[in-house]
Amino acid sequence: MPPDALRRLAHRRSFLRLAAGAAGGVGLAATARATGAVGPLEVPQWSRTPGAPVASPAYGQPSLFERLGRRPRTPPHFPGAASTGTPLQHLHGIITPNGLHFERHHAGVPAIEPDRHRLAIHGLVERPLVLTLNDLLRMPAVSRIHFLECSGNTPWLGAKPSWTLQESHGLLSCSEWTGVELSTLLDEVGVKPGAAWILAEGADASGMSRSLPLDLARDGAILAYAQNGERLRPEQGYPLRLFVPGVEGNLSVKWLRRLKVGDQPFQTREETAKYTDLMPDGTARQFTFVMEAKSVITTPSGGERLGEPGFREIRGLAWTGRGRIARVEVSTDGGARWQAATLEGPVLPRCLTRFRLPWRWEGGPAQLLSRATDETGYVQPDRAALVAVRGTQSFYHNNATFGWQVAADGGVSHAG
Ligand SMILES: Nc1nc2c(c(=O)[nH]1)N[C@H]1C(S)=C(S)[C@@H](COP(=O)(O)O)O[C@H]1N2
Ligand SMILES: [Mo]
Repeated sequence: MPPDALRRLAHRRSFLRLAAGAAGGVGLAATARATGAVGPLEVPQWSRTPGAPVASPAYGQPSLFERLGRRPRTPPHFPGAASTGTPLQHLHGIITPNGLHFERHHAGVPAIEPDRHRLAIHGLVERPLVLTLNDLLRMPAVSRIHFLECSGNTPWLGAKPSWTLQESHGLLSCSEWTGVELSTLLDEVGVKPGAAWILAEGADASGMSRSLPLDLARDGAILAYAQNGERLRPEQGYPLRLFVPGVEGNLSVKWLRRLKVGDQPFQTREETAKYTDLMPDGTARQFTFVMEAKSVITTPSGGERLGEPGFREIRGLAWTGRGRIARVEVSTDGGARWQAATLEGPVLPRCLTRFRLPWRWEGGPAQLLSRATDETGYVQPDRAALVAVRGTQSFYHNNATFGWQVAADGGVSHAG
């Protein structure tokens, strides 16, 4: 067939498919027509000559065309105390690649020699122990996929309109964590009567420490030495961290060196001066551990510019520290109407869950919102509902719904 006739046929087919789009198809053929994907494919240089040899480099790197990076989230007051955000808007699925896991360090990343590292467990226990990493590696291991979110993620007073998702929600990542369940170790040392709290202390220069209640310690907490199949990255606590699923990231003490069992909380700096929630009546809530249901749309999101009107899939992430996500609803009109999004399985407890909803952007303004419900029936609040209870003096645990405004020119910014 002559090229002109081919092009006309392709045009007609894509028109038909686009028309069918309303009944279920997505009208992508129209996009193919727009990019001129008709006729024989190019045979570029990379199809004509053999590619690079194996093991170059020995530890594989992303494509040169896909170089994502973490970004400092806040201007650091001093360089060691800083955080970087995960570029959630550019990721797929639920697992965060190790090189893109968010970071929050109170005194930089220590360079710990694994053979010299020790974990001590003492206090109200029958048999205090000092363990090497090899001791832990021999013990029964578990691997579980969980999110980790800093409770300071998403500032209480709201994100700036110009912020990307990395800036508004980037202190959130999700990995498969492998290690020894803390309850296994507690059984090994024998907890004495009256024991109720455990102090966990890091080996970094901040000596960061937190108290966790014994029941939380026995609810799936892991002494983790591996993340997504390989040993922990230095930034994530190499060679050993505590990982406490479903609760604020601060409890997952990195570079873990000591556990002390006691009968009451230890009242460390991180649970007195920090990580408390100032309420409207001037009192402060302490030990507000759990990360309640939250969701955010990742595509489209802040800083993006939508090109042509037409089909695009709205995608996002939902998570809850209280088990599994049960439902996510999406609105494209600022909350007037809500539609149920599809949850991408497996839906795991205390884990990121991806959701998606087909959408046609008609070219006008739209306001995108998502709202998660978890298996306890708890519904993610909007900002007004959250402020009605917690006031404006809080800092941590902002799980409010989060809007993206699509302007008529396709520009996406945060609003609502
Ligand atoms: N020893 C130690 N543990 C720590 C921290 C730290 O600075 N030192 N930061 C905490 C905070 S506030 C968070 S949110 C998480 C961040 O873990 P990540 O850097 O692996 O993302 O680690 C926690 N554990
Ligand atoms: Mo944090």
